[in-house]
Amino acid sequence: MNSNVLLPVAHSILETQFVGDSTNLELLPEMPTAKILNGNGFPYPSVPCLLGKLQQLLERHRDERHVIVIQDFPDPDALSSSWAYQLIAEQYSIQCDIVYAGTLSHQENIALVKLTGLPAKRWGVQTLKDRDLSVYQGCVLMDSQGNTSQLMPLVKRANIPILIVIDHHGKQEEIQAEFIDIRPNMRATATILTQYLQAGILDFNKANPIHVKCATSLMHGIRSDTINLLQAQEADFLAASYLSKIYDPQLLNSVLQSARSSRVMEVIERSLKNRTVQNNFSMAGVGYLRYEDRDAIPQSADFLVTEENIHTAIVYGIVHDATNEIELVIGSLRTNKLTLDPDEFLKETLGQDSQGRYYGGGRDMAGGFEIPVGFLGGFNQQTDYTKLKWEVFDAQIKQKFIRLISPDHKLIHS
Ligand SMILES: [Mn+2]
Repeated sequence: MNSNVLLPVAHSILETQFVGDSTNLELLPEMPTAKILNGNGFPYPSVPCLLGKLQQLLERHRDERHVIVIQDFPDPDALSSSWAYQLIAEQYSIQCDIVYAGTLSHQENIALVKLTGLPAKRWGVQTLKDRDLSVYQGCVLMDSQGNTSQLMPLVKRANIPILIVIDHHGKQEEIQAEFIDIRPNMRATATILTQYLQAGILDFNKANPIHVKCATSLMHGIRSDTINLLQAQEADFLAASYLSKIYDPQLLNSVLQSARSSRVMEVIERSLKNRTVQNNFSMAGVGYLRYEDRDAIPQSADFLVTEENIHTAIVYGIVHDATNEIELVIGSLRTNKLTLDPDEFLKETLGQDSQGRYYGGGRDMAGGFEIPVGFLGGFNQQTDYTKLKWEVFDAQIKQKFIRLISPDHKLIHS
């Protein structure tokens, strides 16, 4: 499970829709890719027309340098998709830098980047103001629509045009780009990129060691966005089947076997010690955490939900982001209860802020929330004060959840 589930993500089950401009259609007949696609039984008739458009775009931007912006807490789906895209663009002498402004906080993500040599770069928040973005002629958004990265205000200020958006999250705000492939019914962006590869946009093959590593990370991307394929749909299985001929299973195994850091173990220990169990819910506040360790929260929830007679676990803590001088209560929910909708549950429990934004949301079996500590935030030298602040938040969150967890409440269908 990855930190991206902290974002309220709504997966719709609508028919496939390509949120692009209408010029897609006129490109259909004479697309060069249409030929490549013929005969390989590719099940997605809309992909050739998209690829034709993408190839034209890449041709127009030949020899440029682009920045691929991914979320602050990159997950395997975003990382692997960006890598695949980078390899595709390379054919047009387009140099792409994959950058993120936060941290790789899940041990599996760290292992993925290290073991496959995945070319993502971290731009620390402190160094952002000194970055020269004028070297880039374009920006590519992968597995997001720009609202999960602290880099986007910089990209906007530097007047770098957004060229491409490829994503599977529900459409956020209106976005302008030369090429848009947003498919909210897809489970993973890695599946979309694999479809591109399978359609022949790149000679992706087992003889190339970089391709083998990229295929391995795409496989990991698909797995991790589909809960180890449990939530996978036909498109994901087809993509995985294609990748199975190229990827390195041993390498993937090494990524999956990556060990938890001792700090994550400590947070799990705290969650175990502090948990309250009521009506098959397990709930734990873990106190203060460093920004880099925030992924320990979903990992603790993953662990607590494995206890006997527990169907849902909620873990939360106050995360201190020292660089931005802000504090946030961050929480994760994991459930095995089919009738519990995490999105509905978190929205109902925590409500929304003064601007109507919900504090939390979710998707199948997982959800997350973020509540700004606001005026009470920031460092205070008095340990009594810090302790008191935690107790207030802890008590407030607990009582909100307990109100809903009580057996007579309508949301818990038993
Ligand atoms: Mn994704």
